[in-house]
Amino acid sequence: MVITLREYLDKTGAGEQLKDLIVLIARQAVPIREAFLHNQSYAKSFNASGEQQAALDEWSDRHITKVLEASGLVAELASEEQPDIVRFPGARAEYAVVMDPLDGSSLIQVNLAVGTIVGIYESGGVLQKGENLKAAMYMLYGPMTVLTLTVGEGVYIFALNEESEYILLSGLVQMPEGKLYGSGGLRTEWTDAHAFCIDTIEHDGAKLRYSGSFVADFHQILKYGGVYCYPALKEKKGGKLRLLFEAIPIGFIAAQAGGAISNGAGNLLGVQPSSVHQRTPLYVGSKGLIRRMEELLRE
Ligand code: AHM
Ligand code: MG
Repeated sequence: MVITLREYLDKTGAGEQLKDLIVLIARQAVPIREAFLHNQSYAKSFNASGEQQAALDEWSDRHITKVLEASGLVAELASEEQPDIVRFPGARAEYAVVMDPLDGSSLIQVNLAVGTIVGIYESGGVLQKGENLKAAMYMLYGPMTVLTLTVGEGVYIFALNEESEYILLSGLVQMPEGKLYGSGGLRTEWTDAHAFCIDTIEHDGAKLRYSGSFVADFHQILKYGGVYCYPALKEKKGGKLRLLFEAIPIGFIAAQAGGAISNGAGNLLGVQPSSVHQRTPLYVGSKGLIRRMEELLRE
């Protein structure tokens, strides 16, 4: 039996406005995919993290921001591509959204899978612990467009069909213990602790898979098990990835699938963000492996 995204949501405890917001955001995969063709280059601008924006980063950011404002459902938005928190004082609901409008943007020009990452808080603004999220989702633009979603009742994966409707692919996804791993940062930049950790798991049979798109790399860890890491580097203690836009939503999905996310010392979903573009080291994947890596990092 075919189950659509809306039909799935109607069976959950999510409120009407949250369901509307999720469906609205998920639907933006269609125009974003269409925009790939005409937004293949780099833009002249740099984001708050000092990275050169791709034209599609800018396009997706502007597009989703406009849609969220027009929805009247979102009071506050933090985007990887905007320097400050954006407030919509006219909104009739209190939702706060954190997003990376186009993650993995260095891969746009080589046509590898990239995605849109979103986290939704019910109220209280965007600077909150990940454990407070009401929902998290990502759309992955691969050979298929796939939506991975949690409203705090497990993780469900949908695929966009030819009528631009999301159809349930797999339900109550459980992340297995697995042996894939990928780590960001140059080996020469890794700390001794992280290098020891990677040596150890490689010795135990871990197999390297790393594309340069967090959302795509995480998706295979979700299905096959293992760990994705972007560690603290010798010269960059916070690593590269952002707590709000990347770590928190993906970590919430991982935890809902029975996996875990750590900053190397403990559960990253318990960390209170202090600024919008704050970076964090991260280890996300199968629960047993994450606990093992925390132990190895302590040794
Ligand atoms: P982006 O949001 O600008 O695309 O940057 C984040 C990306 C992640 O998707 C990916 O895991 C990481 O940066 C790759 O970094 P590196 O090129 O250092 O391996
Ligand atoms: Mg990103």
